[in-house]
Amino acid sequence: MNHDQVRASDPAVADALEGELHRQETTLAMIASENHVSEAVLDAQSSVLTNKYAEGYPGERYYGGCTYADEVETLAIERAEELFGAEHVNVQPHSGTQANQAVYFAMCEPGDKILSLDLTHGGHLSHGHPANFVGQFYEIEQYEVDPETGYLDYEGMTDLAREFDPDVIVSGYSAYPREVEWERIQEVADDVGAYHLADIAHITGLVAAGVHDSPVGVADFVTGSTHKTIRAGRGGIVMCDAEYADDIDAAVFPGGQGGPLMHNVAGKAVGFAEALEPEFQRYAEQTVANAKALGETLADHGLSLVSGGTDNHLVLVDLRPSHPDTTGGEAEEALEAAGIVLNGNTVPGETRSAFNPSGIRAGTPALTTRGFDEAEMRTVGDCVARVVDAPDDEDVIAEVADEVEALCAANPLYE
Ligand code: DSN
Repeated sequence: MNHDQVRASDPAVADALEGELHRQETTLAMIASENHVSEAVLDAQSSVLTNKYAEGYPGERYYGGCTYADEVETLAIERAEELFGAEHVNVQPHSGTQANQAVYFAMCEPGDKILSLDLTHGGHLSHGHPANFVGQFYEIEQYEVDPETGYLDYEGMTDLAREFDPDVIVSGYSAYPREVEWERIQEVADDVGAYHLADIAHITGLVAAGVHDSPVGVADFVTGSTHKTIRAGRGGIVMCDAEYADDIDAAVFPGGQGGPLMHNVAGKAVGFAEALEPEFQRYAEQTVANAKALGETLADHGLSLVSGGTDNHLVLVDLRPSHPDTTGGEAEEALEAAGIVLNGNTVPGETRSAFNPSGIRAGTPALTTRGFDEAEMRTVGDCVARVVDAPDDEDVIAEVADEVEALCAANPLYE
């Protein structure tokens, strides 16, 4: 892979692109929301479809010349419908947040009530944080995880729902390591007459592969992103029953977006086809097995995992019990110096702040794409724990950096 065309016209940007490729090849991408797409997806995303305006939907565009845009978007829709068993899929949202925005815009009036998980307990900005438009346009109440177990507090959610009487209940999370009981949340939504939006942004690939229960056919609306546990390039999707199709389509365009990013829609089509292959199910199973191996190793080193472990692709470590004087930000910085890239993260019962949180979140989607197995994940877990134990020790960081280099060389990216 090279950027010869860019280099010929713009060396400064070529330097940055090549620097980023080198960074991805030589470090461990453990941000739970990141992955490495195939060269086929990269090729589709850098295609001439970036030149094309295609406002509207296949067969109903506001511009001429949409023959191939229609073909690509129809393929993406059909493949997504097959992958998720959804009656209707809109593949145009630019991201998971835009997908959520479309559902709120379709089903809510300003001032309507949304019940969602608190950000520090694993929720997402677009579920109602005051800094996000959702927190400003709608009335928000938030449920939490059980402080003892770290699992969702379904009973607390039920009580809150009866008291608050929401118009929408949001499930699906950004830093929650356990299976979600979609039916149980749907029962709460039915009980109080609310719509149920299941945001599977983090676990889209696990759901597609059948290694995590699917909310499709259970929740009224399911939103996802296409670049985390599924490798279809950056973007979002909305899924719903046929009865809501027109409302959702109108809320994506013209409600919230203009022209679709057709090159990204092409990437989604290619990535969805890859996810329909049997190999993708093996990949998703390995992603979960790797997360369990990582979590067990960190726990063996005395680190405290929120909920005690994981059922999915991520682990959330609360540093306070084992390392009360180390913040998530300090751990993140020391780990990056050793070539391990993850993020400091808030944890349930957070006593610091989002800028200086008490935890770290680590995921396995990208390393699994590179071919890492459980044995290698145990080595990675050992490396993470050693750096967290001694974030200021340059010798430890240098030793771990050497191990990271060897792991990367054994699992090359974009050969
Ligand atoms: N920023 C993503 C994450 O890391 O979870 C979610 O949007």
